[in-house]
Amino acid sequence: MKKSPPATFHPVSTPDFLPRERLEELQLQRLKAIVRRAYDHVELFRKRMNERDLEPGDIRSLADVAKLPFTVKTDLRDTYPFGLFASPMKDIVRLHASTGTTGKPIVVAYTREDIGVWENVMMRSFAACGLHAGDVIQNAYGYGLFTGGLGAHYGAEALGATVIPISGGNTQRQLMVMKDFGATAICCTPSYFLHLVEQAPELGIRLKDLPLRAGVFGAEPWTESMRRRIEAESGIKAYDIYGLSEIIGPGVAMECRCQSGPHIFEDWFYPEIINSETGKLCADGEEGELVLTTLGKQAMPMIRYRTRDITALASEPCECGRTLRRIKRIGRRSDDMFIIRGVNVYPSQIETALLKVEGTLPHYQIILTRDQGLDEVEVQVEVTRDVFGDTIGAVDQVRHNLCKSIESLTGLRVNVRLVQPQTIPRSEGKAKRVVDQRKM
Ligand code: DLL
Repeated sequence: MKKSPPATFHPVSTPDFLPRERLEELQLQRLKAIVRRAYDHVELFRKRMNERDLEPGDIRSLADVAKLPFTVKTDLRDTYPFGLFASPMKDIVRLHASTGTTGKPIVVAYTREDIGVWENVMMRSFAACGLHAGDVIQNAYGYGLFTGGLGAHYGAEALGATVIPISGGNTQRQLMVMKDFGATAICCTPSYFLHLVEQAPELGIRLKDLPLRAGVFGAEPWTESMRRRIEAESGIKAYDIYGLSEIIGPGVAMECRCQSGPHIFEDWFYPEIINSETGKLCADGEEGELVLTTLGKQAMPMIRYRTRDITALASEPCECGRTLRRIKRIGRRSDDMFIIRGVNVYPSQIETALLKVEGTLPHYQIILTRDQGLDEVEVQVEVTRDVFGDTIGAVDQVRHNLCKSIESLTGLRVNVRLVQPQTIPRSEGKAKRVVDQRKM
């Protein structure tokens, strides 16, 4: 039997409902302090401020944020490992790192106070989607240098929930534990949850019969169509949580029960949207690159960090009553895009196109190749056993529908290869959607 979530307001969520004026006062007070801290302790930031003839005292209003220099990922790489720290090592209680796909990892640091902020935003994240003390949260984000595991862990404990610190992987054990321990919520990447959904019947488990009612899914782009598939197949509510190591880890933004885009915890993270090319600010509602400033991070303040995540800010009120602005679901990163025969394509567009077609499974991979100087795309997608068992004509029809669906969404003609269920490699963490064989 699914437990129904309580309708009561959770006291930890109070900051989510601050009047905007009060929130902005708090932001400004924190902004001034963090700019001062970065200026006093981070050489790179001080240098950039001096180049602009700026001092911390020049920041007098929130609009003045726009005067500050940006920080980019290569700044973290160039100063590897500890060059952007604003605290001495004796005050740093935790390090995490993000490996990325190329080169050196980036290292991030936390003081005890920073861990407190992280715990607070994660606790508010869980509360936002209706979780509370008494819930049993299976935490299948990886524990280790990745921020997902420990970030969710501390927040769930602080909420008073029971945490199962199972980490990622070992799918059979995940399912056994989920059933035997009566997990009511799960935290993992949406792609890994789909893998759990697919494996459950093999262990004779029907997810719809378990007490599991919520999934806190993030760390990778996923689409609204993917959410619908997840919810239909598992009977749970799927919530989108956003975050990145450079800013804190998970808990920068989280969806409430209205599921209409993650609310940014603006009391700790100051968001801006910019045009990636010009660096100019975009208005609310306009799509661009998300830029975040940490308002409280002591060990490693991030000023105007360019996330490369593409989204838009929504300032319309949410039915939940939170005053925190929301971001549009992050479907793409500016560096995710691939250009094929002059057409810009994002993996999330392909995902949306695929999931529109009946008979497909939500497992796919995009293979990029180059043949005699010409770029080619092959989309491999799993289809149900029924499709495979059907006549050749019916299989061709599904393939044709997929090609059309992709072409109408992206403007690109691609080759589609239908594959048997469970042939595309599954990931325990972030799914690898694009395999670029052009440079291999
Ligand atoms: O993925 C932190 C995290 C852990 C978030 C668990 C949510 C849940 P990184 O490994 O540094 O940190 O990767 C950050 O992942 O810039 C986005 O491109 C992407 N990302 C994270 N959450 C979402 C999401 C963690 N909900 C990068 N939707 C970010 C889309 C997401 N992309």
